[in-house]
Amino acid sequence: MNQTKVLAHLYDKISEETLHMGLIDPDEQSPEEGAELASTLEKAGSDAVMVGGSTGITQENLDETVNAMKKEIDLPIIHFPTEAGAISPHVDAIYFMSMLNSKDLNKVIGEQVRGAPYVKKMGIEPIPMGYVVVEPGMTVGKVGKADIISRDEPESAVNFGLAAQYLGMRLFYLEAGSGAPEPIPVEMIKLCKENLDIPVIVGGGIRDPEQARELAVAGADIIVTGTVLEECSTLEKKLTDMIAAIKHE
Ligand code: 1GP
Repeated sequence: MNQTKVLAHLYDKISEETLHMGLIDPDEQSPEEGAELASTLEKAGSDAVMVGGSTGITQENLDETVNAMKKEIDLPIIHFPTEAGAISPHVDAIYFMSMLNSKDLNKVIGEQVRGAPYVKKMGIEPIPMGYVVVEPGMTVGKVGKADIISRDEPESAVNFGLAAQYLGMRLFYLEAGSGAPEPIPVEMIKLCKENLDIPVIVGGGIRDPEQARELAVAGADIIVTGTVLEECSTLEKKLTDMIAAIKHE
């Protein structure tokens, strides 16, 4: 089994363009709706689907969502885990990630030690990734007990990124937190890109194409959006329900 398939594919694509990944939280909608979102992402030209969320992830909602997605899309499905409690054998890869700026040792190495034997047993491709939470951090900052990096301390982000790289991690993720009022500052991304040799992922608070372009120009290698998808699906559902209500009143 090729254990670096997804990462190799991502590295290949990153050498040519900035990638987009959509984050789908199995706790936010039914597996079928999740699969529909994944299919919308694929049609829109996204590069991979990340599955995960800070709270409410169970083995059941994770497996069901991943399985429903697999029927609909060919894009790689990557688990974006919060803890070792739920790991799906059906994903194409898992971010084997450490929240480097957490004050909770479990988030830094404990969950990883618990999850590692399952990843091995299931034969899932692990993608080693350093992950840091930047102000405001939102739910993931709280749940992860992050010692949050200030928005005006890009050097601190660089130092974490270098540490991730020197520890052998293959990706470095700057997280502003899902639903953050603003994305990661452009200066922080620029400085990370100038100093790091591993790809930089940026997520949290990215709502419109202009913002996404700005982050891509600053050097982000992968841009992740989550909330925007949920809002779209709610809107679509709202409209469908409204029209159905009018037509079948
Ligand atoms: C994943 O936190 C992001 O890293 C998702 O953030 O929900 O704000 O897009 P949004």
